[in-house]
Amino acid sequence: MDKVHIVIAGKRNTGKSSLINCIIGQEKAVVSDIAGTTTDPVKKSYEIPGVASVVFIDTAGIDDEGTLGQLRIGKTLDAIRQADAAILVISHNRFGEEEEKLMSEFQKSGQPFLVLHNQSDLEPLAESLRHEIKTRWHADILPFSTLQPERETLMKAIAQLVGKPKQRSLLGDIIRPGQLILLVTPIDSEAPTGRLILPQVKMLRDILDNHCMSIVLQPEEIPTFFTRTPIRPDLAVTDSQVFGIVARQIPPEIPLTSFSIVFARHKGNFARYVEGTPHISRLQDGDRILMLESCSHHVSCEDIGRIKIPSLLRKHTGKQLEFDFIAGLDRIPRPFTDYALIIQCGGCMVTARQLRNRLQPAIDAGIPVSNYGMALAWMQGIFQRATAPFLGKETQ
Ligand SMILES: Nc1nc2c(ncn2[C@@H]2O[C@H](COP(=O)(O)OP(=O)(O)O)[C@@H](O)[C@H]2O)c(=O)[nH]1
Ligand SMILES: [Mg+2]
Repeated sequence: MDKVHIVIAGKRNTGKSSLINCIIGQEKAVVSDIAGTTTDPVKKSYEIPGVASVVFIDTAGIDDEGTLGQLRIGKTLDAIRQADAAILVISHNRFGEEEEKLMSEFQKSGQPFLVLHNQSDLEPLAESLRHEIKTRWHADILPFSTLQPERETLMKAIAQLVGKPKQRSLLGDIIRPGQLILLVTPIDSEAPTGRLILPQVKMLRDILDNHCMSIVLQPEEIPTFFTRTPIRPDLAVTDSQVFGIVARQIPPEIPLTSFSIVFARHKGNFARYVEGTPHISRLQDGDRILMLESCSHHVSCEDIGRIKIPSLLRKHTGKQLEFDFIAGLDRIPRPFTDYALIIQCGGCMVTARQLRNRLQPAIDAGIPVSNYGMALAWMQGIFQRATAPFLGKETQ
């Protein structure tokens, strides 16, 4: 299950870092009475038993000053946009322009949020402010003090904020209990030693959750599987890199898709990818393509995104293409409109919200978007087959 990211925002010195320390019970975030102690967003994981796995993100004050302060505010705003929920920390009944800006930011992105009046031991929450927040923002405000914490009330409020996140199944709407799923996972030089990669493990778990059965094999064993057993799988899922070879070996009546397409649908903006991917065949000389990697430490993704897809695209289109590569959540240097196409990685290390928010400005600007798996499928001529199992269901 994805972790729920909760951003803690507010003015300097309201006690944001103290609040995180109070929740997790250790001195992870640096606390001080010098305004501006927290600079870059700091993340801390915490398990709320029976509720969710949470990552708290401590941010710099939204009222930070100076040139560096402006940069920090920028990072805080980025952290807010990428979070699933937010806690706005205020104190001394101060609720002004900055807080209003944050509240409208939360509301704009549809984030659930909680307002916390901290340092209530120094100055209790005024009834008039509670009333204003209720009537103007339809939000509750919780009085709190990290010095005399009522932890139970706080955790209850956080649990409510997070809710019990619904866990969507990867394959749930295309498989039925009792079905047999064939998973093709090459063990090549890119495979990690002694284990499977996360998407494969997640898929196996999903198949078990759906009371289906799976057979896992490498591409080389496909012919043996079909000659040695009479079994006809109900669905086959393959690593997208070997899609071409696998597609030829698996009988056409067996629905076939790829891990990355399943995850694109689970996490990314599948409908837009389906629309955007065919644009590959309309690329022109001089077109610029943005390769968006969501993390900066996955060697095999890096290889696919930086080497394989660009060279395949050049070969497939026969055009002179320019590529920009952006890793992690780095800023995109050019305006989106400079790009003829944007190709996003599978996003296995980021949340669905992070992935969607990252691409939304490009979609708004009308730029075609695709992802690694869908682009590979297109160039291998198996796009239709790989997306067919999901067509008519893509608006999940
Ligand atoms: N009296 C009182 N002081 C607090 C409380 N929470 C934090 N502080 C103090 O307020 C100062 C700023 O806290 P900090 O967590 O660094 O604030 P941040 O800038 O919002 O991260 C520190 O000196 C804290 O010890 C509280 O509930 N009551
Ligand atoms: Mg701080």
